[in-house]
Amino acid sequence: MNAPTKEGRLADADSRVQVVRTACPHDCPDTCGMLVTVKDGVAVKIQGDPSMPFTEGTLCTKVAHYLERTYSPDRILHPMKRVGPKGSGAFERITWDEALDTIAARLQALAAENPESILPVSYAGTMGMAQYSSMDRRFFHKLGASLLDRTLCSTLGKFGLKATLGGSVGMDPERFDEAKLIILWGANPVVSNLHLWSRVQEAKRRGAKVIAIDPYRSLSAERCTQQIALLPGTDGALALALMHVLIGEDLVDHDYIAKYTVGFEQLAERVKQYTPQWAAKVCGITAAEIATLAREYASVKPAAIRLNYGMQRHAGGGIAARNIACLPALTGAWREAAGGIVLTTADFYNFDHAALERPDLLAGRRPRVINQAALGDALTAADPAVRAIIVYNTNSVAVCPDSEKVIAGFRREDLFTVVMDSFLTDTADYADIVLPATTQLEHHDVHKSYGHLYVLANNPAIAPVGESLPNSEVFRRLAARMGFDEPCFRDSDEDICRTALRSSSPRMKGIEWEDVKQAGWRRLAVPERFAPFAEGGFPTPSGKCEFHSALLEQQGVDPLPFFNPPAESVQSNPDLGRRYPLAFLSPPARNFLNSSFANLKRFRDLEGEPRLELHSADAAARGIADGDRVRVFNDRGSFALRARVNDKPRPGVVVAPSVWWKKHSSDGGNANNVTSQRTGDLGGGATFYDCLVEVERIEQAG
Ligand SMILES: Nc1nc2c(c(=O)[nH]1)N[C@H]1C(S)=C(S)[C@@H](COP(=O)(O)OP(=O)(O)OC[C@H]3O[C@@H](n4cnc5c(=O)[nH]c(N)nc54)[C@H](O)[C@@H]3O)O[C@H]1N2
Ligand SMILES: Nc1nc2c(c(=O)[nH]1)N[C@H]1C(S)=C(S)[C@@H](COP(=O)(O)OP(=O)(O)OC[C@H]3O[C@@H](n4cnc5c(=O)[nH]c(N)nc54)[C@H](O)[C@@H]3O)O[C@H]1N2
Ligand SMILES: [Mo]
Repeated sequence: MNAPTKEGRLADADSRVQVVRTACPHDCPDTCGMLVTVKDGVAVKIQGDPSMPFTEGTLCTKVAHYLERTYSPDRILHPMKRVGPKGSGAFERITWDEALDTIAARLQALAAENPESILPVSYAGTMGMAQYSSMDRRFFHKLGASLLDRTLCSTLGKFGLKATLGGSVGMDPERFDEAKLIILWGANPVVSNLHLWSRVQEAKRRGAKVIAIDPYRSLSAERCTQQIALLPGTDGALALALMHVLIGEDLVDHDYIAKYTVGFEQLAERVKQYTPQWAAKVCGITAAEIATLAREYASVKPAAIRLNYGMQRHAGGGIAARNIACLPALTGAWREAAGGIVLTTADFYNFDHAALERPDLLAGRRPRVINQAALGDALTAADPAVRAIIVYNTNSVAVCPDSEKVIAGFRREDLFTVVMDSFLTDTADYADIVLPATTQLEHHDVHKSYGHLYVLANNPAIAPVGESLPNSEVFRRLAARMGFDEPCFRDSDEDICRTALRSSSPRMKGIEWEDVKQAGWRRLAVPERFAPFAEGGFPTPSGKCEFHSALLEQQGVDPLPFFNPPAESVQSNPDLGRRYPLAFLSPPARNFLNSSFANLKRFRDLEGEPRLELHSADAAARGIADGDRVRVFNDRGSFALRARVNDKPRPGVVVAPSVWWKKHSSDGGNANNVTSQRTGDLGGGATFYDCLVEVERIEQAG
C-alpha cells in the first residue's frame, strides 16, 4: 500500500486495485473505520482499519461480510410501484422519473391542503450525517410536514443522563482496559459493543473484576466475574440502595462532592429510606449482594460503569439511568480517565446540526410532533390523519412496538407510502412506491460515534449498484421537482460533510473534511488520557453533577432520585401479572443489527431460528421442553418460536433475541407482536422490554 491520495484512496502497485477508507454506518457504538479493496470497480475485500485506534483492525462478523450485503442478489435495483394488495410485495419496475414525479405530485397536493398530513418515518439504518439527517430534514422542514420524534432507542437514557450529567457525555470507552472494577449495567458488549469488549477483556487480564447487572446470562454476563440477575426494570431501585450504603457507611469522596456536585445533603436524606433490604425485595436479589457491590464500587479504583440501552427500555428507564449516573460523583470515580460512567459520547461532538437540518426552513410554522414509539397509533388514529409517509433508514413493520397496530396503519389504502431501502423489507412490502437505496460503499458520508471519540469519513468505494441512489440525492431531486429553490437544496454530499464539521467548539478544532476523508478518522481534540469530569465541568445548568436536578424540577418531576417502577411487572401490576406472569425481553441477536442482516441467509443460519430462552422452572411449570414450539402472547398479540430451556434468563424472565423479519418467521410474527407502544418517564422514549407475556406449548419437539 502506498501513501493516501485524494479521496481517501490508497493506490496499490497494481493500479487497478485501490483501497478506500470507509466507515461502518450501522447503529452501533463502535462506528468502525474500514478499508475496502476495490479491483476494476468491484469491491473485493473489506477489513477493519488497523490504524483506527478503537477499531484496531477488526470488524464484527456481520460487517466483515458487508460485501455480501452490498452485492446481495436480493438488492432492489430500480424504482418500483405496487401492483398487488398492500403487504403482498408485488411490484413492477418503473423509471426514476415516473417514481419521483408521482411522489412530488402527491406530496404537493397533500401539502396544499395540510402539510402535516405528511410524515417522514426514519431511524438509524445509517448514522452518517448526509444519509441520516440533513437533506431529508431540510426537505420536510421546507414542506412543513409533521415532525417525527425519533424515540425508538435511546431517549429515556439520554434524558436521564441529561438530568444528572447535563448531556450525552461520559468517560472515554477507550480507557476501559485500565479499569480495576467494571460494571456492565444492562449492557451486552460481546454482542452489541465488540470493541469495548476487547478492552474489558484486557482489563480482566490485568486483574480487573467485571460484574454484569442483567436479568439474563448474556454472552457477556457468562464471561464476567459475577452476575447480578435483578428483575427487569428495577435498576433504579438498585442504584438507590447502593447510594444508601455508600452514604450510610461514609464511603464517599467528600472533596469531590463538595467541589463538583449539587444537592448532596438532600440526596443523603432521600436515600435513607432506600435500604438494601427494600431494594432486595424490589429487585429480586439479596441485600448482601447490594451491600457488597457498594463497598467494592467505593474501594476498587478506577471503577468504570458501562451503562447501555438495554436497562432503560422500561417505563422508569429515564430516572433509573439518572440514579445510576449519580454513582461516580459520589465516589469520585470521575477523577481517573478509567473511571466514571458512559452510556453515550454523542454530545462530545459539536457537529453543526442546525446547518445540516435547517429548522429555520419551517419559517415560524410549528408542525405537530409524532412519537415514533407510538407509530401504530399515529397511523391509525392521528387527527388530522397521516396521509403520506416517506420511510427510509428504518424497517418500521419489524422494529416498532405493537405490530398489529403498525401493520393496520401500513395496510390503509388511503395512506400513500414510499419506502427507500436496499432490500424488500417487511415494511417495503406495504409501499406504493419503492426506491432503491445505495449501501455505505456507494455514497459519501461523515460520522460521529456514540461509543468513542473519533470522527470518521466514508468515501464511496464503488459506483451505485443498479439504479440505486443515496437518500440525500432522492431528497435533492424531490426538492428540485417541488420548486424548493434555497441554495441548501443543491449542496452535494461532500458539502454536507463539510458543513457537519464546521464548528467553533474547541473539541472540533483542526477537524476538517478534506483531512478526515484522506485519513479516514480523526480523534476529537481531547487529551489521550481524557478524564472529562476530573475537575467537574459538567454540562448541567450548575456546571456540577446534579444530585438535585434543576432540569427535572422545571419539568415538574421530582428533582431528587426516586424509584419509578416498571409499568408491566408482577410486582408493579399484580392484576396483569396474574394473567401474564413472565417478563419478556427481546434484546439484539448477535448476528443481526436490529433487523438489518436478518434477511441474509448467512446470518439467519448463524442464528438458527427465532428462539425463546427460558428458565427450566418456568418451562417445567408449563410442560415445555427444550425444542418445543411455543407461542408467546398477551393482550396485544402473539407469535410463535422455538423454546430453548437453558436457564440463561432468571426465573420469571423469557428472552427472544431479535429483531427477526416477520416474513421469515413461521407465523409471520416477531417480538414486536407483543411489545407495547407505552412511552417511558422522560422524553417519550420507547419501552420495548417493559412487557409481560404468557407462554404456551403449541407443538412438541421431535
Ligand atoms: N450485534 C448487534 N449489535 C448491536 C445491535 C444489534 O441489534 N445487534 N443493536 C445496536 C443498537 S441499535 C443498540 S441500541 C445497542 C444496544 O446495546 P445494549 O444496550 O448492550 O443491548 P441490549 O441487548 O438491548 O441490552 C443489553 C442487556 O440488557 C439486558 N436488560 C434488559 N432489561 C434490563 C433491565 O431492566 N435491567 C438490566 N440491568 N438489564 C436489562 C438484556 O438482557 C441485555 O443482555 O446495540 C447496538 N449493537
Ligand atoms: N423487540 C425489539 N424491537 C426493537 C429493539 C429491541 O431490542 N427489541 N430495538 C430497538 C432499537 S434499539 C432500535 S435502534 C430500532 C432500530 O430500528 P431501525 O433503525 O429500523 O433498524 P433496522 O431494523 O436495522 O432497519 C434499518 C433499515 O434501514 C435500511 N438502510 C440502511 N442504510 C440505508 C440508507 O443509506 N438508505 C436507506 N434508504 N435505507 C438504509 C436497512 O436496509 C434497514 O432495512 O429497533 C428497535 N426495535
Ligand atoms: Mo438502538
